Amino acid sequence: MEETRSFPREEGLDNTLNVLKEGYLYITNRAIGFQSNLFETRLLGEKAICMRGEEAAQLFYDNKKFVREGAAPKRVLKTLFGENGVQTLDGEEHHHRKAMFMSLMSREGLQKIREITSKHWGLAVGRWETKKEIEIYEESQELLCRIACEWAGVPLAIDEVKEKSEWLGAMIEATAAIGVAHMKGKRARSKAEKWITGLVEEVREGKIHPAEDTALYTFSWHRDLTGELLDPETASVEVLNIIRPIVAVSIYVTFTALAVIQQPEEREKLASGDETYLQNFVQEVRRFYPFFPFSGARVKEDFTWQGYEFKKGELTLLDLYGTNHHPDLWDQPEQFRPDRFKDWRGTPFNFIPQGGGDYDTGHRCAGEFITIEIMKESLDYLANKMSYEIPEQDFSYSFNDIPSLPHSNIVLKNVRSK
Ligand code: HEM
Ligand code: MYR
Repeated sequence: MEETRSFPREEGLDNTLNVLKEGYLYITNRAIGFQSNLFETRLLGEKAICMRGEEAAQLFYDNKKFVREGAAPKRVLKTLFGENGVQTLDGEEHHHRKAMFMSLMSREGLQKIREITSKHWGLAVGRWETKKEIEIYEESQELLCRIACEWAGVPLAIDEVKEKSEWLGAMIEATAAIGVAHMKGKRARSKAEKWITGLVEEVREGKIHPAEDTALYTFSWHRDLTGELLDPETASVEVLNIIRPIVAVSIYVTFTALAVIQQPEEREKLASGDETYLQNFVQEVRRFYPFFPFSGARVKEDFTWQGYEFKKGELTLLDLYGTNHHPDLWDQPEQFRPDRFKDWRGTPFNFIPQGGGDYDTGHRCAGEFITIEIMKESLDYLANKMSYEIPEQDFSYSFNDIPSLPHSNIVLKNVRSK
């Protein structure tokens, strides 16, 4: 029999406050101190195993060992994810629901979102020419809300853009927030769910006709494993699982703007407009900056791995940020170097900003490819297709804000199209 060993353990009755204090670095800091990629702690009133690195990711995405049922805390379901969505499903039910999402991520679907993104950036730059200065975070949320709704087949009048992008933004910002900001996100989710539920009903009643290749059409007519349509509330949660994360790409767009400003030598390479440079730069933005801190699952059945005993039901967190900065996987991980992706040997488990493993059978982000398309087009605008001045501002960002953002939200002055 394999010899068992115990997890290094963080002392304390509950260490949730340390997660709030240290944010993205919570798991990394302890992994360094314990000199171990796995350790045990207590979070939100229960034992939790934390892990980072490629081998840990491979374990975490083994469907025989981990499930998602009961893994996401209530506060995450009430703001970011929604209830009964794909993130909470397991087994056949998950596979079938995930296929509904993946059916949208075809070559045509990706090409279409790239074109829509380019069109809306062009229009936005035109609007910004009439303003003295703009904030990239706020503006890109609105821009991405327009892109998201157009791609998803969700009707959006011009006078709705601000309200809807604020709802979707609040849902993202509320997840790890406390007090007023958290409540705002919960209220935003209720309003957003009602809005989309109404649209699903209108599709089914034949009152509106989104194109067949859109999320609103596909999800309104999707049938579950028993042959039933999704209830309108669940269909709404899933349409929001498309448009909310597209708006969340605004966080990456804001970090992309920061990287463009702070890496003038990279800007020269980007000027060629070569797709490979755009791709490598975007990959490095997704690796380097903090965004989705960790993913969570529960142990399906007791098992022993490398001598560590995992017990059924235990909460397990995989450190996404820490894996993307793991010194065993990345040369000088704290340097921003797009060229590292030139001859990079990727596996499904060593570069995991949007989760790891398999798209169809696992929980890896359904929107990873469209995120990359949106980011490449946004980068081309920020680096090549517009000119601007950069006023004095606070470019710093904090590792204990989840999600993190440059504190100034990136202010640009005298924007002009090129
Ligand atoms: C799942 C990150 C954009 C749709 C996930 C997961 C992460 C993630 C970490 C969970 C992986 C896991 O638990 O194993 C991000 C980040 C994004 C982003 C950082 C950048 C903004 C998108 C976009 C879409 C999308 C643009 C869709 C248009 C989804 C869906 C899931 C998911 C549907 C659930 C997959 C499942 O449970 O099987 N994302 N995502 N995401 N993402 Fe994204
Ligand atoms: C999305 O909208 O699904 C994509 C990006 C949102 C990022 C929000 C960051 C907070 C995540 C806390 C996650 C805890 C998961 C157990």
